[in-house]
Amino acid sequence: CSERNESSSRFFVTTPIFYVNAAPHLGHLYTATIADAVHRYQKLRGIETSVFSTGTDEHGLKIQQAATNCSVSPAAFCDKNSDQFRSLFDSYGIDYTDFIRTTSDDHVNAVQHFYSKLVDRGHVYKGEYNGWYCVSDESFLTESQVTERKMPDGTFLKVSVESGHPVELNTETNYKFEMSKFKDDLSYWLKQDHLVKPKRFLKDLRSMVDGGLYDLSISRPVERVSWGVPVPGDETQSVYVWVDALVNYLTAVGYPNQTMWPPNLQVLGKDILKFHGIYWPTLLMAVGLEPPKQLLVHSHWTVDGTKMSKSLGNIVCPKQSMETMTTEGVRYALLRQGTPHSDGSWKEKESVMLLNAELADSLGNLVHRCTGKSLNPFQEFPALQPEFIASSQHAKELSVLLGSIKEEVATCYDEYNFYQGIDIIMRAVRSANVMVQEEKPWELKANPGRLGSVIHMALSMGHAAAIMLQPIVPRYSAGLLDVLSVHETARLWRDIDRFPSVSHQPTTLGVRTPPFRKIKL
Ligand code: ME8
Repeated sequence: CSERNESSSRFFVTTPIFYVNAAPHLGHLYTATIADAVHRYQKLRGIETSVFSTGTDEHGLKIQQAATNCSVSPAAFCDKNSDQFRSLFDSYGIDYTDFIRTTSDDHVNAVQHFYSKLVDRGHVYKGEYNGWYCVSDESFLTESQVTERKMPDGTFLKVSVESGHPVELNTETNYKFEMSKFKDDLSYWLKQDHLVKPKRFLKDLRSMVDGGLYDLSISRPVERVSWGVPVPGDETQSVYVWVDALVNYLTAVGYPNQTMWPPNLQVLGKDILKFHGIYWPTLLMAVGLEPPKQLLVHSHWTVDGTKMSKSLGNIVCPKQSMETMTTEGVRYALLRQGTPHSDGSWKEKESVMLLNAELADSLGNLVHRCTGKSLNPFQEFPALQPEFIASSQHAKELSVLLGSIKEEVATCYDEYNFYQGIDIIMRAVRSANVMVQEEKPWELKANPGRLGSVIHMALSMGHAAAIMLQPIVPRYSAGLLDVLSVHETARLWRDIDRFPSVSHQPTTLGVRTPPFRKIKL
């Protein structure tokens, strides 16, 4: 990681834009937290220009029906629910640079421009759609993507194979995009081994393409979907909501006068892989724009083994979780326990035990007691006696860890495996605690040189951990770095081994507040 050119360039990361048919849940927050951690990490590494876009998906039949069910206008409905996403993300410190609403004028202009480009380049024709439509997923489905589910009353319901949501049979006139023409280009794009993480989702995409590409309906009749972007030049049709939604990534960078393209990373859940890995790149190729550089696809949070979803009514509300676990606690639990490749089961009690053990007892306590008056009466960062390391096996091990941890954690974060990076950090922090226990600094009052060395080593690890945890728990880490009197301009990745430890001058430590209060179970 040290070879990486830290001060050059730019980074553009996106989350999906979320449907406003209901309040945000933990799954939405999870995606936003991953993207936020990526963005913060890039900034720590010295990226100068960055865009992190998120937002809300507000058009289409699903939203139109939800507004009607609440007897409010779609516009008022969207305003209220979009605000809930924005304020939730703000509470959790999701540091987006752009929050896109698909009902905004600049987005509507972008969609119409994009649609016209598809037409101008000869990739659109008028056709007849005769097939299945899933309103919940806003997805056109082929016969093989539909199955039957037996209902409790013995009848059979047609549902989407992938999502299990009900489908309906539709016959309508609409415009189609010649997606099938882009099969070879798409296969070529999908040849890149690092394009999609984790790799199993790349394999899924490759087999979808091998199964053949069809032409995609990209508009819906206005009498069916009136809440949408009008098709340029044909007021009887609205732009299909997935085309509308995907264009948000271009809106974020000022399309049609975009300054940054393509995105470096698009973060999404596995439920919307087809839209981002098949529809989106072919649409971009069709208008002559580059497809994204990389997709990070994550699995789902389940509750007792069932996917958390609005329609099933088993959602975890992140507003409530934040009351019991704090925002930093929820962020930590999500990124510490969530793995991109497999579903995770959300268990609040276990998460609280983890927070208490790691953020409060392990790291919090390490910094707290080594900066506290009883061990550190002058509240300083004491000098290290060079002979100390040679005299203690634990100090030796810790010193080796301090030398390698930055590279090891960077390797994990570079791959977006935050859970692995956090694990390395926490193991190192535990080693620091073991060293403190073994050295018994409370018995070293008569040997200030050794006492100072123990504290020096312990706080060096606390400092490294706090810097590296900034993408995960930014407020908690800031609290630790404040206690350690680390200047705001010295909190970058390259500063990990530039703690005052290199100087042998004692440094006065900052105001002490408990870094993380233990949560009662
Ligand atoms: O699909 N676990 O919006 P959406 C983890 N508007 N993540 C989850 C999750 C769970 N149980 N449930 C949802 C849409 N998510 C479209 C996207 S983008 C151009 C348009 C997350 O509100 C995950 O990121 O249904 C998933 O892909 C997304 O929310 C779906 O959000």
